[in-house]
Amino acid sequence: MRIAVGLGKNSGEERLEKQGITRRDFMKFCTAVAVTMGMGPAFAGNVAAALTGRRPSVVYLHMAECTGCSEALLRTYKPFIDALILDTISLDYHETIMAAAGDAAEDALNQAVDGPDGFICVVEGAVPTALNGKYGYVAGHTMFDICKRILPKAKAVVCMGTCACFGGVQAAKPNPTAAKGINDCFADLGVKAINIAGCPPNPLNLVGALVAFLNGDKIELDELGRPTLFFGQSVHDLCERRKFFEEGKLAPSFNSQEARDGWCLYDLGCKGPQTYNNCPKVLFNETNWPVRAGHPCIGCSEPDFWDSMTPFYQS
Ligand code: FSX
Ligand code: SF4
Ligand code: F3S
Repeated sequence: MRIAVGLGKNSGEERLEKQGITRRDFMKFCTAVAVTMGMGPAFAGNVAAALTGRRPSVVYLHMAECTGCSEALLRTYKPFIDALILDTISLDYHETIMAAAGDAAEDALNQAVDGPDGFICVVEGAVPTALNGKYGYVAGHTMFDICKRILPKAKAVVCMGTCACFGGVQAAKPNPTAAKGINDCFADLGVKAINIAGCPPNPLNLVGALVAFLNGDKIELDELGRPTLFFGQSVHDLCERRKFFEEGKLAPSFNSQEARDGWCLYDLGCKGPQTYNNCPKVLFNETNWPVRAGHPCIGCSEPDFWDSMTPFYQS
């Protein structure tokens, strides 16, 4: 799909039709977002209104990461979700997928940042801080300086993924680049990012947070800056294998009939009890989540999980 930069703004419904998105599919998507936000299906109309109203400009910055967060956003099972998200939120700058390059890309960034209506900044990846930020450059500027220039100007900053939230894999010991999450780096500049944690995070949590922001709703955050709407319960509390845990039915190996029959994966290393995320409820691609697929939770929405949750597997 080709992404146009700085598309003209017209009516939401028309835009969706042009992308080949039927109203029925759109409302189905809005219902999924409403349910992710803990609302009933009736809230889908509010989601639709937020997404098809006046589009805020969104600047999506890449720091040090694997781009899995963008992949999660773009590779969802519905053919339209990429078009829907990218078009409805008016993505004016995204280094991985934008058609513009070089000076044109820089101009698009500056236009979005200096536009009269303001912008929302989504950040993916951690910020290398060692050696004055010299471990990470984009277009001749250190990642640290790019964030320092842009983030304080944003109407809202949203961290997409555990790397931007807490440092993630870049910050794993011995962390030679002194990589850090956004709030750790820029709180003293007044930046208070909303953390959509997960490696990768669920895109519905990003869209849900944007909808809440566009609706002017107060977004309650936990002490780690994550919306309690999505991160208020542990994976363990929501897990469908929980009844087996309570009965002491713990699968003895990955390749066992017990594991296939849905027994709990705790003895195989599952970190669901220490991890806060809504994957069991929301699912990825509305299809599945790690534990249902037979893989223990590795704690990917928690700070320092590469250090504190390892070994990921036990047998
Ligand atoms: Fe990767 Fe995003 Fe993990 Fe990090 O995801 S899926 S390493 S959270 O910043 O690209
Ligand atoms: Fe908890 Fe993991 Fe067992 Fe699910 S599989 S009940 S999250 S320990
Ligand atoms: Fe991550 Fe655990 Fe969910 S590893 S995707 S928080 S099941």
